[in-house]
Amino acid sequence: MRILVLGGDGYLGWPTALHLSQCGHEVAVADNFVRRQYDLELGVDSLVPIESLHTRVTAWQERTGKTIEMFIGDLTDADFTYEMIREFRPDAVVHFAEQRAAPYSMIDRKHAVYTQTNNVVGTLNLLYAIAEIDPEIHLVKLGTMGEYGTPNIDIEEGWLELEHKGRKDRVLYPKRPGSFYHLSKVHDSHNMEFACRIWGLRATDLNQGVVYGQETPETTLDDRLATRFDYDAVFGTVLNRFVIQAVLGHPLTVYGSGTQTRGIIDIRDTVRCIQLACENPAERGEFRVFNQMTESMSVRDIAATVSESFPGEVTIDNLDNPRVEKEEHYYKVTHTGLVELGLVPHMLSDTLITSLFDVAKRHVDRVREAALMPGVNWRSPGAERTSER
Ligand code: NAD
Ligand code: USQ
Repeated sequence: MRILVLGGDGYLGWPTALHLSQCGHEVAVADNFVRRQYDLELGVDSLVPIESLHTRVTAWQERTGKTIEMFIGDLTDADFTYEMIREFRPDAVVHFAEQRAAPYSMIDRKHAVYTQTNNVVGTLNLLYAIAEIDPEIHLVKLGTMGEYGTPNIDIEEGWLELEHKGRKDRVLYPKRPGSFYHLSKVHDSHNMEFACRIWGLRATDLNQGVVYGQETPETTLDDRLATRFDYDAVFGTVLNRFVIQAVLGHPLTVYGSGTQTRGIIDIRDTVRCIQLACENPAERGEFRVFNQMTESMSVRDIAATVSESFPGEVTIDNLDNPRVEKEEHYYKVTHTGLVELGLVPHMLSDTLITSLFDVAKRHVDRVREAALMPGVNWRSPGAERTSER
């Protein structure tokens, strides 16, 4: 298949592009490098050094003989998006290219507006480009488990069978997300469902849980193929942060009681799920949703797992929760769709955590400790406003 990976320079986009290429697909990547720009803005950097996209693509060709085409541009620029789809003519487009950090979207008005504009307009341009150029193209879009929030009923895969006053219907599952970032994904899901219903497009929305891990079989072929590994309080995700904090001897930063529960997934399963979704496309007119997570864990249990696997002393700090989120709640998620397509999940095992400790140890001198503590507070709009607003 011809597969275009949008956001192909990012944490997940790059390993996914390599995996799809390794599986024999014809792959192109697109990116505007804004993720590297956020690092400059926040004064942080990936813990693991990463090469430029050009060097990465060259290294992949040297190692495997396989080529990956590059498109450099911004999805919110409709001309760029249309041109790219016309030129590459993909069978499937995998869309990772959004601002993805909840704390970043909650810094102030400017960052909330940027996040929603970037994410919603980019996806809308893409939907129009697919509809006008070739509606057969299958859109595989990264959504998030956080779209659902923490409802007091089971979370289904995107849709809910509803009975109301004696009548039945199948409706989009009600959403109650916890940040302007997570909300942008809800807006995208609605726009995609509409495009499938009105224009007959085919789309798969992958509501992914929190990803952990840094290595895949393809990224470890060469140091130049490494993907990023974020530890800071804005872009670092919880398990990855706890691993780095353990290595540094810094207390693990559990927000609140830590009883809040999330769906999680190993990065090696992320790339496999995308492959399965691409190779088994949705039908024309179908808005298909999978919950892309493999197990649920409370933040407290994630901290305990990291602490028990670390060969040294680890302390846990329960910080005042900077976010507004339920800490005591029901959480039961249906996630059978991808398993039915063939996913054999990696569960959080000591083996993976141990290898992550090694990755963190190798680069520990690159950590800026000041970036570890959370600075963005959900309760104070604008507290972190930048001077150029
Ligand atoms: P990332 O920030 O590392 O990668 C996203 C890439 O998209 C970056 O390289 C960025 O430069 C690019 N990009 C952003 N806006 C763009 C635009 N307008 N035009 C072109 N390129 C643009 O993020 P990631 O962790 O790899 O996440 C990828 C996707 O998966 C996101 O949509 C995210 O919401 C979703 N997701 C991530 C996680 C996780 O734990 N990392 C979990 C669930 C869902
Ligand atoms: N948390 C801590 N301590 C920390 C960091 C986080 O206790 O140091 C807690 C948070 O309060 C939250 C949970 O851990 O309850 C998850 O936080 P996170 O920062 O790991 O994840 P989140 O903000 O939800 O966002 C990440 C990705 C995002 C993706 C989402 C999947 O950045 O792109 O959409 O995970 S999900 O959570 O399923 O919506």
